[in-house]
Amino acid sequence: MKEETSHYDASDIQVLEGLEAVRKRPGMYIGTTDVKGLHHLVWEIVDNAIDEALAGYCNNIEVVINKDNSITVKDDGRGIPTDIHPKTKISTVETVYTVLHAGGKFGGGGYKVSGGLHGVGASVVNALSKWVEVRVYKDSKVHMIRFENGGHTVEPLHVIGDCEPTRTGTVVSFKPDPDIFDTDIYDYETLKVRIRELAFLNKGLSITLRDDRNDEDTTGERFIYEGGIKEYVKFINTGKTPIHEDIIYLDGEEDGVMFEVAMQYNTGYNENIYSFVNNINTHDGGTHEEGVRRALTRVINSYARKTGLLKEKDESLTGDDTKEGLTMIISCKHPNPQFEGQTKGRLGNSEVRRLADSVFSQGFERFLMENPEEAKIIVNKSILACRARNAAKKAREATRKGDLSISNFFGKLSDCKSKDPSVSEIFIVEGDSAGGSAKKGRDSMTQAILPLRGKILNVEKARLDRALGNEEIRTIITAFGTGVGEEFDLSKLRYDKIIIMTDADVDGSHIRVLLLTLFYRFFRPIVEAGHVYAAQPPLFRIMHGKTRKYVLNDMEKDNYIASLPESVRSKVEVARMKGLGEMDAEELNETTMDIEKRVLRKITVDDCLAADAIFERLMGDEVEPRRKFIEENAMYAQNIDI
Ligand code: TSJ
Repeated sequence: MKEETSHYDASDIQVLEGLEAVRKRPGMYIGTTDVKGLHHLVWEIVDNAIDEALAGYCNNIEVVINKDNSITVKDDGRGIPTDIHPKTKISTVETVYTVLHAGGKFGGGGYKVSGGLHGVGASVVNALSKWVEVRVYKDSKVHMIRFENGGHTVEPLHVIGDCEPTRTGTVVSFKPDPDIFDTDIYDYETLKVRIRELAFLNKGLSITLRDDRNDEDTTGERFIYEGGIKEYVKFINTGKTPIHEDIIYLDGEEDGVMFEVAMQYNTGYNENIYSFVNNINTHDGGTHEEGVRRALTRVINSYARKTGLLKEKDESLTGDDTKEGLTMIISCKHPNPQFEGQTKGRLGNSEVRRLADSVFSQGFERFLMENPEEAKIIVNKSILACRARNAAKKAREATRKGDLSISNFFGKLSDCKSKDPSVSEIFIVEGDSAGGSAKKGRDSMTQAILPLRGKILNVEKARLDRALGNEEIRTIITAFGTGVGEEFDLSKLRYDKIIIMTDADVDGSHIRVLLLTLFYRFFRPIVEAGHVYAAQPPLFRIMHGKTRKYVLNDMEKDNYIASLPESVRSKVEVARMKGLGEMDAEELNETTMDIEKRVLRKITVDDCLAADAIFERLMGDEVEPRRKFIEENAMYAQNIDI
């Protein structure tokens, strides 16, 4: 560490020059001056209290958003030292707050969040604040110091009263300078999410968040997790279905480096691995994560072979196979972390790879040995993932070779004549009879029709290999032309618009949910690029004389009828459209397919996500939510609205 303070002569001028530099280029110190930078100030202060907790002297931290959007952070640690600092000849508190990068210098040793990755220190918060007030409870006295307008000391440290001899701690309040920040309004949710995370990452530490901006005197929310990252895994797996009951937890320490990991598999297929170093999210991983990932695959393979779950002839499981449906938190506390990479989001310390590997492999192997039933479930999940991967590969090869087009593919897809994707559309239609009308009613130059028989396979619960083995789904994949998985290529999409055309009833919405889930899982980029639409078939036909009018819903129907002359109004015939299958080709064209007259609704990733959530309830293993779904069908059909 550089000795920035060694030349410091305690002159006000130098101090203020330092803080002035922060005010001139705030971005250099806190990244941005938008809402993110505003919240960064809170973390700079909270990190100091967390450090005190990591040092073992603090059990409670409180964060309050005050009425004026100032922030108060309070801890029950030892209190920042109040003595005169030998180098600066001013109090340590004042030094911490006025000398750039001074924060990390005091205390010595231990794990530090502050002075770490973001750790620019309390002085930066001071420089960017309208005012800062620090109270230190120590030695039965309350000490106070106040700064204003970017770090000018207006009240040097002095005693303002007495306190109980047992009471110790630090209370810091600050108000971000509105001249510096684009916004001065704190977001409760943003603070809550990170505070909850900090509580998960530091087991037993209580952190309270309170919002005093509304008059009601609220008690706030208290976050304390005796189980630490084990509870974090449980939290992340809420709403998912674990495949083994106990969350696996392993920890170890070497040369002052602490390492812990918690994990649990669920029935899903996504990997949720999050890693941290000194409470900072290492989003690009690093040595701690690498150690665990390597050990995980190695241990599962060796256990699977030893127990015969994997036969000699079987190929070894890959890292991807062993991480399907895995939720994992890796946390490392390091006295001297080296952060690497463009965004400093990767741990570089090479000795941590060995520590992580050895703690994880020994502990995990032991878990598998001691829990053979869970072990079998976990290994089998990886084996299934491996099979699915191979099946997907075969399916992709088959698609590429055009196998499907020879078999029964052309029997189903009525493709459009145009080969220009920018003008081509594909209608995915429910049922053969609707498919028939759609085929007759289309513009065969630009509109392709793909009728689906029955309900396509449940993609969530079905294994990927079964999904890809499903005829309907393979047809969709072939028609789209993009391929799936690693070979997915958006530029090969054969249609500009993919239009889901289903009835406006419960079955129709069911199929839409299935299709959207399929798209979300296999073709997300197509959705993101805005190529997916829902057709909106009309619900009513209103006839009077020779005029026919189609409307989408009750409100449109009432409005239309109300708009007619009195004399006509009594003569209108209103028919409820029964379904796509009962419209003739002309009607279907006019109401739902004609580029000029139809109404399409663009499907977003959010729609798919909502569908995905509904899906879990619809299709999940649990019987109760499913039964409930069937009971509430009518309500869902309205709410889904996709
Ligand atoms: F830095 C700060 F002002 F931002 C800040 C520091 C803000 C908050 C909310 C808390 C703290 C803080 C600092 N809490 N606890 C401490 N502890 C010390 O600074 C401290 C106390 C005693 C000793 C010692 O060696 O006796 C060492 C240290 C680092």
